[in-house]
Amino acid sequence: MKKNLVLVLIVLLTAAGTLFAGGGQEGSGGAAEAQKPIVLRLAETHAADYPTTKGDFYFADLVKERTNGRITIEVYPSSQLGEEKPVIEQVQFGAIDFTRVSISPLSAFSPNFDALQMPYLYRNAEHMWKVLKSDIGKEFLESLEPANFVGLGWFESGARSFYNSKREVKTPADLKGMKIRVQQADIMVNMVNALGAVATPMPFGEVYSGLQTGVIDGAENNWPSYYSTSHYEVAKYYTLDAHTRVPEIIIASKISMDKLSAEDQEIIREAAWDSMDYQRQQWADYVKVAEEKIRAAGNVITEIKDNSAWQAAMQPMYNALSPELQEVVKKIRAVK
Ligand code: GTR
Repeated sequence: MKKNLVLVLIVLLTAAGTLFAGGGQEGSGGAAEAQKPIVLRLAETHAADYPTTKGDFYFADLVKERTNGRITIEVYPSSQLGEEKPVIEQVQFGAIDFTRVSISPLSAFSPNFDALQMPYLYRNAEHMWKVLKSDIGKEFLESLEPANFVGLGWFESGARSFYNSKREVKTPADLKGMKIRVQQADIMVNMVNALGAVATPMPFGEVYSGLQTGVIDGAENNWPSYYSTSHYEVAKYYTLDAHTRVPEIIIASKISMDKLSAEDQEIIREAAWDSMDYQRQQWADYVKVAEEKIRAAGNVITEIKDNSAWQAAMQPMYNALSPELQEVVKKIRAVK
């Protein structure tokens, strides 16, 4: 009897031991898992002192702070991880965890983004930001999921205008026949062709030498990019037609995000959203510097007081949009 009791006790204790040990292992494994440092990578095309990159660093800092140093997002500026289009591809496959890009190259992966970057769509930056922060903007971020991205937030990119190395451009007709570099996106090719110029899609990093060697006659961009890339040194005619406002976006790889806990995903989403106002401030400061330097360099800056001829030339692009995207455009325009 006694012997049996001892045996039962031994069996019970062993079972309990295994259970506790197992549980303990699992528990400490789980805790260790939660404590395990996570390092993620973010690709950025601009240099470290550019406003979007500063926004990226701010985002990374917030994530680090809010996870007590557990999650590090390493920012790789200056296209170290590649040009925007191949980087987006790598984000899609989870080889790069995040990127900050213009929505133009992204529209090749999620064509509904065309509706967010149509020429002369927004009345001004304020209007654009109202849209981006509204449910419309949030729906756009969510719409990236089927393409395997997680849309996290928006950055400012001002208005894009044409510049070239040949002559002063005052009207769309002056652009006729010029080879104009565009981002690698159909919408930008169509826009430049609609103006009677010859659209030449190419990666951002090739534009400077393209201008210098005459492979292209011009390109289009905002003050900060025209300045930071030194394009203003090789293409001195800048026409302020402000044809597009193209939002910048921070996206994550859905594959990378799915590996994180729900809490970590939430921290990342909030940190990106909380970086937007900081980036806008950086943008405003840098625009002033860029404009000042370019004017001081003696570039020919052509103001466009009445842009109706430019708008008219690009109007057919609206008619070419799908009925669904035309509806989205209507909703965007209705935002007051
Ligand atoms: C800049 C934008 C970049 C890149 C570039 C381009 O304004 O910030 O992300 O898209 O334009 O023209 O390729």
